[in-house]
Amino acid sequence: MNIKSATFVKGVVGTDEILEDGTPQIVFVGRSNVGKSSVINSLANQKKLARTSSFPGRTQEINIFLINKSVYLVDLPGYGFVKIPQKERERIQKMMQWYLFRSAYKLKKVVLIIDANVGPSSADLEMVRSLEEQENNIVVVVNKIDKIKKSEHEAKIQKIKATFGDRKIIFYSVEKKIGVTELTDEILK
Ligand SMILES: Nc1nc2c(ncn2[C@@H]2O[C@H](COP(=O)(O)OP(=O)(O)OP(=O)(O)O)[C@@H](O)[C@H]2O)c(=O)[nH]1
Ligand SMILES: [Mg+2]
Repeated sequence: MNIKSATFVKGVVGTDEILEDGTPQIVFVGRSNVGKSSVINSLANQKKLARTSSFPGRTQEINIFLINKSVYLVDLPGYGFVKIPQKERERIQKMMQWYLFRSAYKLKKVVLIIDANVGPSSADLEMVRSLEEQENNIVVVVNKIDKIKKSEHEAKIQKIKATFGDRKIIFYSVEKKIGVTELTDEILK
């Protein structure tokens, strides 16, 4: 199946009825700057659907996109090294906790994105644990594989595979368009 249409629906900063309207949601989580917004753009085959930036902390709302008129892709702010004021950071953290762990509806699928070069962080592993406690289905996307040095390729990939065990892992590059079909199939199935 393909993504034939993708539109921005809205950005929300907290509770909103749109999050509970029954439309299946595929949520993109991960540290700041791993490429969550870029991956959404690559899936939709658009350059500016979701705003991206080399500055960590670009996404500060829950941004909702509708694909194929039937599924929401949900772009979340990143966790980790966010260079924004403390107060803002606390607001975002609260909103994420609410959205991921306390809001009423069931999530459909979570795409956890990590940076291939950096590898999984302790915050990523904590996120996996918390999400799986709630029986969310996680797909791990290892983005920016274009940036791994050839000499380090095998060791880094083996380490990531060992960390995530038998969870679904997709090696990805927005830059080189690697993994796009595989991830599209995974989220639309
Ligand atoms: N080389 C390379 N760069 C990438 C890739 N994907 C994203 N980037 C770059 O990484 C930076 C961050 O991308 P974003 O999509 O804004 O990251 P994000 O995870 O949404 O970041 P926050 O919204 O701050 O949490 C941008 O400069 C992108 O161009 C990739 O596959 N390869
Ligand atoms: Mg973003």
